[in-house]
Amino acid sequence: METSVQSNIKIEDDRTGLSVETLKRAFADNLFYIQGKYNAIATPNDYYMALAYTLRDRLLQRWLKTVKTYLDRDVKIVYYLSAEFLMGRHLGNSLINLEIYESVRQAVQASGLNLDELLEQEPDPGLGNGGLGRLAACFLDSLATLEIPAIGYGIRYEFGIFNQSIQDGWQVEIPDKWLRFGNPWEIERPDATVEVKFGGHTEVYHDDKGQERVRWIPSHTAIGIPFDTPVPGYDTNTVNTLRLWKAEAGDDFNFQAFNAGDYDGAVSSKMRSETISKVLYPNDNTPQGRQLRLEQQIFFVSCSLQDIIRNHLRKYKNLENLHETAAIQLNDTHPAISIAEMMRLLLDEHKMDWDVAWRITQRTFAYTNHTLMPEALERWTVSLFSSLLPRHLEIIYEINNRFLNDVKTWYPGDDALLSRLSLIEEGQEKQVRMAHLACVGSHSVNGVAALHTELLKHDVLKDFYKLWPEKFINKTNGVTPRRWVLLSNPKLSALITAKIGKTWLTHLDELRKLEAYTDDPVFCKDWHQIKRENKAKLAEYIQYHSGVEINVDSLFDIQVKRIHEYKRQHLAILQVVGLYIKIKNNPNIDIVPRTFIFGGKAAPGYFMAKLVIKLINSVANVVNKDPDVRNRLKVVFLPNFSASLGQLIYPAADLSEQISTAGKEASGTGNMKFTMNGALTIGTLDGANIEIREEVGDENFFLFGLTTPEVYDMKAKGYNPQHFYQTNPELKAVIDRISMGYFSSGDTELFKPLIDSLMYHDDYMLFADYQAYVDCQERVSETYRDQKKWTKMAILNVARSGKFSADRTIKEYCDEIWHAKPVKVSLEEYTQAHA
Ligand code: B1N
Repeated sequence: METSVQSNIKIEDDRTGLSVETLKRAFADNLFYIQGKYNAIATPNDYYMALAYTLRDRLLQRWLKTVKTYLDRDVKIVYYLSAEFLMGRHLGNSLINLEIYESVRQAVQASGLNLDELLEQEPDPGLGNGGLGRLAACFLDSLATLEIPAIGYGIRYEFGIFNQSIQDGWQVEIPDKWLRFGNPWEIERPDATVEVKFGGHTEVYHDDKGQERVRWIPSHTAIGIPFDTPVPGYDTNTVNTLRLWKAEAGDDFNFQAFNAGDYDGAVSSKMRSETISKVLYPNDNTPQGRQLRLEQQIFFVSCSLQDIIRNHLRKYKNLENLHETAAIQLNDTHPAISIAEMMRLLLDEHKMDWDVAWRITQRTFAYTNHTLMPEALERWTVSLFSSLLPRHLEIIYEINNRFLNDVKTWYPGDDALLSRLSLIEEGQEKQVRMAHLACVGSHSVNGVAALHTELLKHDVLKDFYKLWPEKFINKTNGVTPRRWVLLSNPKLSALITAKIGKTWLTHLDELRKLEAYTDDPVFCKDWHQIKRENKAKLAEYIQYHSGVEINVDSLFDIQVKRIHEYKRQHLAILQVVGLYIKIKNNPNIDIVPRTFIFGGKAAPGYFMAKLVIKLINSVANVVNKDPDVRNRLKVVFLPNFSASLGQLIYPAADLSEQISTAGKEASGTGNMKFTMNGALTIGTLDGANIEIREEVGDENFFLFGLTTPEVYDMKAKGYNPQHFYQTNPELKAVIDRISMGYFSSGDTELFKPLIDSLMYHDDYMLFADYQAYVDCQERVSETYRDQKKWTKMAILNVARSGKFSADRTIKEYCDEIWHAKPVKVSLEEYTQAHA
């Protein structure tokens, strides 16, 4: 299993050796010399740390060789700029990608410990909110696996996404102190610190050639300190870098004030700088128009671009070929200020002329859009810009002038077009439109699923599409099968490998070979048994954490994702109430037992989403206790959904809920994880669901609901939710039951905001889709009664999920956007040089 990597290593020393004996000795050594503990006083965390260092040692040799290879050779490097990286736990992933899971398990066991328990000690690094941050992490895994030179750049938040606890049915947020016990996966690089400027004003001056130039005199500065984390590929020597920036006070940290005795003033300016990387904004799909957020963006962008330029100038004499050595991807508009910052660096610091600088910038950057939600498109007021980033505002105005002049020559006299395209939105308060800046400054603009890209082209960004149709391209998202199948679902992975070999892990299309076994009774029985074991494991977790006992043979119907009205968790809960009413009306009704499992965080300031959580828990409270239900229906809200909880949940699902209003979910990636783990999907024609259905076949997918054109149409004609309430007695009964306080001990006020919003607005058209959803769930239940048929459908879902590997996505980005090629990292040379 480990041969290809292992055979390259000639020295079996304690820092690189991979035999069980060596691993065991290294583990004990690290406990003693790094943790400073011996067995009798070591805590589980000490053991975890010792094991993490054992793994890090084994990564370092490959990591440094990878860095050296990129430095020594002419390679194009992909730089992925993202405000979020939801990496998930590192230890398990390193074991998987180095293919030493089994040897390490034995070494740990020989030391009298249990590997699973040590893995659980690792805090889940939650430096992201949801799909966007997790996509960045999957992409880094695929980039390393495909041996593409790449660096991820982001922010080292001291506090990641909050921990969610549920009290009295409500979400309560608890700070995420993930760095409390230290982070063994990162290496601080104080030697590579950079400076970032803020505020102040600009001045015109003439350089030695007599040319007019601009100087920015900032009012204060911060410094960025890089922290590097290794990103190992699977079954390769490539270990790329995730470089995250921590903010500290700049040199201008007020010595004078300090000396003059103004301690408070000095300390408060120091705190202000350190605040920049303090905490992740906990919003998903909604921007927070706060100054600190823009400070975070310019901070990590400026640090990263300066780092990229420094890297480049180590090898080349000037920056004119930057676009040949660097491809910079903007993960949404969060790093879009990059366009202005790169121009500033090239013009002001590297004395380039505008036209040359602009050409290089455009050829270097590419932009990914992740959402169509109009309220999620980032805008910053011009007044904030002029006080925080005066030089960037000047540059943006200049970009805009030149751009709009071009448009005027292409489409003379179309003033409406000009104002729609402008980087500046006029109005009460002038605002900078970050998506426009990203479009103008990039050579490529992509959406994250086929439907989403079409909607970008013909709706949200249609004016830009008219100017530059060739810039627009689709890149359907994907997820890494290493974390999401091999690590999460070891039993299913072993069954698959036993049948078709292990190449599926890097060529996921090979799963197609499983189609040959859908009628093999032994294979199907094993498959079904594994799903049952995975469900039992989740049931045990639920029993332990929520005290709810669930029936392992019930249908596990799961919806885990951020809580958002457009994702329609409340549609699922309305349907649960509908089912409950049916049981109450006829307690002997023959229904397929189901367990509805929900999980996900609500943005702390998003009242309606928090109320949805309260509703789910309130319904759970009544339904789970009602003797009439006789355990045929259970509702569970699992607190604190995270990457690591996902690893437990996806393998245990029978049914995956992907029920967003058509046209609202850009792609979704949880949908792909469920499919790869053998869950069937109930879903709308939205995001990547459409492509999943195309792949697995419509007979293996439970489809319901309005299509995007139908949604637009119905809205245009004046959608009236009350019509559905009045004409559908079942829906009416559901709404009335909630309104009358049945789930809130008679309190008729509690859920009123939610009910009113449905009755009078229903922006996401739950009522319009309600009956179709209920009918579709009925088809799900009927299908589940035939377990053989269900298992066959599940196998076909997995067999046809190959398209959704992030390897496929990354290959497309490399070929069509970045023009980046694999670079082999050889360990041989290194060990010789080293010896
Ligand atoms: O990005 C994912 C997609 O699969 C999801 O459909 C999409 O909703 C998600 C502002 C966002 N879009 N926008 C965000 C996150 C944080 C923030 O502050 C917006 N997340 C998505 C990956 O493509």
